[in-house]
Amino acid sequence: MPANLPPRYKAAEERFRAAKDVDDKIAALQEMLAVMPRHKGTDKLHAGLRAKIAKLTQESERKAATARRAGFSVRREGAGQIVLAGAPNTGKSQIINALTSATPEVAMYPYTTQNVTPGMMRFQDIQIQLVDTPPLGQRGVRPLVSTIFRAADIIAIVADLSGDPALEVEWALTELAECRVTPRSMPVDDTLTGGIYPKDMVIIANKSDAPGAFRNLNVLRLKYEAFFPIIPLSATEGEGLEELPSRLFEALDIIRVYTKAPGQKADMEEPVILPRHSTVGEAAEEIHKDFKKGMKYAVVWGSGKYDAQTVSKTHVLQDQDIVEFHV
Ligand SMILES: Nc1nc2c(ncn2[C@@H]2O[C@H](COP(=O)(O)OP(=O)(O)OP(=O)(O)O)[C@@H](O)[C@H]2O)c(=O)[nH]1
Ligand SMILES: [Mg+2]
Repeated sequence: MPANLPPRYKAAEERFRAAKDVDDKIAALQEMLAVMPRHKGTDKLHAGLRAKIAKLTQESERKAATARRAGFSVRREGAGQIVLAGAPNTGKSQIINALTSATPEVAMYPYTTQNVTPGMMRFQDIQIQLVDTPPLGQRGVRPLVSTIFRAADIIAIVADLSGDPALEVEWALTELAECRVTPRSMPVDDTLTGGIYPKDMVIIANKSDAPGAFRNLNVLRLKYEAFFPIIPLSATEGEGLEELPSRLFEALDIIRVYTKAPGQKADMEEPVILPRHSTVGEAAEEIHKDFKKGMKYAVVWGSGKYDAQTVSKTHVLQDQDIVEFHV
């Protein structure tokens, strides 16, 4: 029996035993694998864990295929994926209609949306994917929407300024916690067991045109401003709508970098998308795995104190920099 398994391994093993969901089991096994010491005595255990992960991954893929057939899976496209979530009738589908070419049904009555519809939203020279979902609180669709929420880059909670948006957000957070998805910006609810999926979240406060919206927005701000960006807008009247793409781009924490070959013009058509604070070395790696090794220096236009700045691999890039790699 391999000795010296750290407490984190034991904790992950406990979680594996308690987990009911395949993806949670995989996550627990992966943590066990990551924290276990590697030496001859643990070889068998290591191989055993990997085999278990492989088997469960197959099972998870089978489940995903079933979900796809039921219309509950989204292929990721664009620079980032933002999944809308919220109470019935808050205007999620209306927002997708207003900002993308997708046309999910909008109606005065609740529970209109019963499947998942992606659409592409333009922000300057890139596209960001928005995903419409059925309203929260329906047990029947929970296993399927859970998968979508867990895979999102960002969850945008849509609240309705004509009602009690603060209460609605509180309720939405409880429902998301049922999917074991929790906001990264709030303290972890330690009553949740079996693994959680921390997510960056924003609040879209819709129906800013409604009577009482201003007062309700203030209440919402008082309660949640410290934890989430709050974006007020009216999806039907258009008020504040033009700011949503840039606010969501900001929340995605990504930058656009344009590449340029020596002696040629920069490719301004298709920026490379990178996490904020990425370095020149990381940009090179993103473009081609072997590229980073061969790179000697780069020249950067845009963000530096002056243009055509010669920089090393560790130079941190800014949004919309142009980079020329030299090998
Ligand atoms: N006044 C006002 N009404 C809006 C706004 N956005 C949406 N609505 C109305 O709110 C109702 C619900 O809109 P939907 O987009 O269907 O809401 P939903 O959140 O997708 O609803 P479910 O699919 O049932 O969860 C419709 O009657 C819309 O016309 C808005 O900005 N202002
Ligand atoms: Mg809808």
